[in-house]
Amino acid sequence: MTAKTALITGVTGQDGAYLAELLLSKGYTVHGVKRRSSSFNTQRVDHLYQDPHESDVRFFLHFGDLTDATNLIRLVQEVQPDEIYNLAAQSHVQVSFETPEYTANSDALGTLRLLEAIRILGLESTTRFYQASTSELYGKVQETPQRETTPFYPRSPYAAAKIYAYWITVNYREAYGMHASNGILFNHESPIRGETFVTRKISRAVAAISQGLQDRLYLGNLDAKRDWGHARDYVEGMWRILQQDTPSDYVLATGEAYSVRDFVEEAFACVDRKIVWQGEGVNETGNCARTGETLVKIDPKYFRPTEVDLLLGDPSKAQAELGWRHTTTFPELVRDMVTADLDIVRKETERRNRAD
Ligand code: NDP
Ligand code: GDR
Repeated sequence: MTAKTALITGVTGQDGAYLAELLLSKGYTVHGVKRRSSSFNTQRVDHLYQDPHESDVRFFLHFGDLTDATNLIRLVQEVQPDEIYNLAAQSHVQVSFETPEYTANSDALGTLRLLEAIRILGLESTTRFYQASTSELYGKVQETPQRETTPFYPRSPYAAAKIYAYWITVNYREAYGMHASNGILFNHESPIRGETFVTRKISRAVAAISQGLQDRLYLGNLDAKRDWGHARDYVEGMWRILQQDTPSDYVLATGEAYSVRDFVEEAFACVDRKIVWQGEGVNETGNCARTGETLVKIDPKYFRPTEVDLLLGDPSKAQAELGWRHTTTFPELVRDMVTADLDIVRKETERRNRAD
């Protein structure tokens, strides 16, 4: 069998980087779409870069944007991919309340533009399509745990945009016989998670606080519960979804939920600080059990206009049909992230000390 070619939108993001690594390790040629930026945005994939003058180059980056239909058509035409993974998105829920129109343009219409590119180029029967759908679709949950049949109730402009993307993917599958599938992925994190998502914000702060570089951490809703897994496991699931003979939609989740508060406690425990909570709601603080020092405070600016209180997935279908399950536990995930951020903080401190 000849090696496959994949096109990944959002290759510079957390999942894009893990997926590119996975596909390259499987012998794929990987084409990634990156946005033009005035500052570097390829740090997560720089280690995959190959000098184009060398032989056997299998990783390529192209400029592109999900808001630019002509660009997407040209890229799909040039690359003629066997598989497209549409991971690009304005992916921050809170930011979507500030930029709702842009979020709809990139996350909803961007998906339509890619599907149309496949159709316009007559690649419906040759190019498989993966859509990065999300547990945020469940929003104000109607059933727990959430599975493929649970009704959606989006609670943010991000989720509302992603619900369009979900259904247009289903529609193109049914209307044009395309191999188009949704992965309904619950939260997945890693040491290369974006720094403003709550898990990475916590792991970075814990590392900095433990090294005396930061006093405290400000957070919003500590009671929100999420089903957190490791991104490395989840990109394996994406790939398995596109290897199925029949396209379908799958929940990928761990089946366990923890609160933001749990994450904070687990992360501080990695640096031997036990947290004691005092007060309630907006006055709540997290103090160090030994010294009484306030390490965590609530800042209401991080509260969302509409919150998603609890997400807990049921990955039974993925287990049965894809043979997929998560391999990293919650404590392992937290430790992996805190350890990596400690490493970054220590190296940065050493570098600064050498420069002095
Ligand atoms: P990130 O935010 O880390 O990455 C998003 C990627 O999309 C980046 O490469 C970003 O580029 C790119 N991007 C953003 N807007 C555009 C645009 N208009 N045109 C082209 N590229 C764009 O997200 P994750 O890797 O965490 O998530 C991947 C996908 O999975 C997203 O669609 C997200 O919504 C979805 N998802 C994520 C989950 C998670 O827990 N991580 C769970 C469920 C779904 P740049 O680097 O330039 O910003
Ligand atoms: P989420 O992730 O909204 O689930 O979306 P995020 O880490 O942003 O929030 C998780 C929960 O933590 C609460 N929270 C805070 N969140 C942030 N970012 N910053 C804070 O200071 C803070 N304090 C408390 C939030 O209110 C929320 O309840 C992620 C993204 O990756 C989406 O793209 C993806 O679709 C979903 O996961 C599944």
